[in-house]
Parts: sequence; C-alpha cells; structure tokens
Amino acid sequence: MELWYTEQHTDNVKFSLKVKDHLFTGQSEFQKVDVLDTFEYGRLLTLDGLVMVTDKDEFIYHDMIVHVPMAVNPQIKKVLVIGGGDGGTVRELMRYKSIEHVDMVEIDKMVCDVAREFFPAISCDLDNERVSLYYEDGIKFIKSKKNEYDLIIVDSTDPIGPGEGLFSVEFYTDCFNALTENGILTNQSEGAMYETHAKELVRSHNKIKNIFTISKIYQGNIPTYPSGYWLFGFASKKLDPIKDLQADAWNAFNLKTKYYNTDLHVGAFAIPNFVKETI
Ligand code: AG3
Repeated sequence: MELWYTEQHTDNVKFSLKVKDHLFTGQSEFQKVDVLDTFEYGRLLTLDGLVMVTDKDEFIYHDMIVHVPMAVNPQIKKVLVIGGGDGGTVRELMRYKSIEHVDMVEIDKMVCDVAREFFPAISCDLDNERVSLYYEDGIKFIKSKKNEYDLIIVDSTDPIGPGEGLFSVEFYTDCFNALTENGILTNQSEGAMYETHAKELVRSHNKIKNIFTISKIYQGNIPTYPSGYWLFGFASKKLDPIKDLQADAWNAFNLKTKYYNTDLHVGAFAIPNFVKETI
C-alpha cells in the first residue's frame, strides 16, 4: 500500500508527496502538528495539514528571509524572530558572529520540541546562548518594545489560525515602533499564483506600505509551497534593499550559503508584471 501526503492548494489543485512513514502527530493548544518522512523531500513538518518545512528545500526559505536583510545592513546586532519554531531562521542568523542577540517568540512550544526531536539539522541553534526563546504570543510580546531591534523577522504560518494577527495593521505598527532607525522587517508574504494567497499578499503589503517608508516584495522559489512561487516582504524605515545593498561587506562574511548570493538578491526584487499589477 502506498501512503501519500496531500496539501490542497486551491479547490482545484492538490500537491502530494509519497510518504515512507508518519513519525509524529500531536494536537497542541494552537494547532495540529505532524512530521512525515517523505521519499523525495526528506522529513516534512506540517501545521494544521499545511507544509511548513521539508529537509530538502528549507534552505531556500531561510536563506531568503535572513540573508536579504543582513546584506542590506550587515551591522545588524539585535534581532527579533516571531514564529520560526522549527529553528531554521535562528540557525541562519547564528552564522553571523556579529549578531549579539536574538529574541525568538514562538507561540507553540510543541513546534520547537518536535523540531528538536525530528529536525536536528534545522533546530540546531534554538538553544544557542545568543538566543532567548519565549513561548509566548508575539503580538503581545512586541507591544512593550520600543526602538530596540535592528531586524524583525516574521516567520509565520499562513494568515489563518494562530498566525492571523501577524498580518494586521496593529501588529505592523508595533513592529515599526520596536525597530531602530535603520530597522528592517522581513516576513513571509504568501504566493501570487493562486487567488487566495494573492489576496493575502496584497492585503498585507498594503498595510505595511502605509506604515513603513520603504516597502517591497521579493521572491523565492520554494517547490513545496503552493505553486512553488513564493514571496517575502521587505519593509524598512530608511534602507532600500537595492540602493543600500552592501554586497562587499556581506560577501566578506564568507558564509557559503546554499541558495542566497548577491546576484540572486538583486534578481529577487525584479517582480514579474502580473505581480506588479496585483500589488
Ligand atoms: N512558514 C510557512 C509558510 C507558509 C506555507 N504555506 C502553505 N504551505 N500553505 C514556514 C516556516 C519556516 N520556518
């Protein structure tokens, strides 16, 4: 008997991976958490049935959400990660010796526990001494923070369920206030191919645009996310992702990234016409 995992991308599109084994299933206070071992993509973490990370393609997402802002401001010292329970974002941040401290706020402890157990190569820096991990609601956590972080990364689920409030005007305003003068916000911003995701992309982009001086979107190709064409948001108080790109300073870190490089950084902000027309 063959076992297949399926995520329904739209009413008319399904994405399936052939499964070797169902390694974990649990219901937390917030969502359903599952780990599957797949033939093509290695281990897969799903939340409420939706793909969050796979061993094989997680590097694309985590490179893009972390190294893009780091190359625009290589002097970033203090970072806030909201969500990101699998640990991939924190792992990439910890590669910079120059980053002094990361606060990570993940609402669901079960996600971190499962990542520690089943995804050691992704979660390896969750307990790094430069990281303070809070199992709290990021929306509440950020309210008391003023002028504190050089970078905020919102590494969330889709805007349904526990992630919903991370796409609101109030939350983006709190992010703006929590950032320093050179502050940057990056977030996962859904896709543009299917209407449901495109609507969310437009909705969140419009909110951010009204709050931040600079607000752009950039793309990454993530094969296990709906349509494989995925977008990220880049917002800041004054730094432009292209004009202020510090390519030499970033390359001097000599990180040997698997996906990100300077050419790709520039290309990622070149948005196709059909997306430009929607936002
Ligand atoms: N964040 C999830 C992105 C949304 C995927 N959506 C979907 N499959 N419908 C990923 C967290 C990685 N640290």
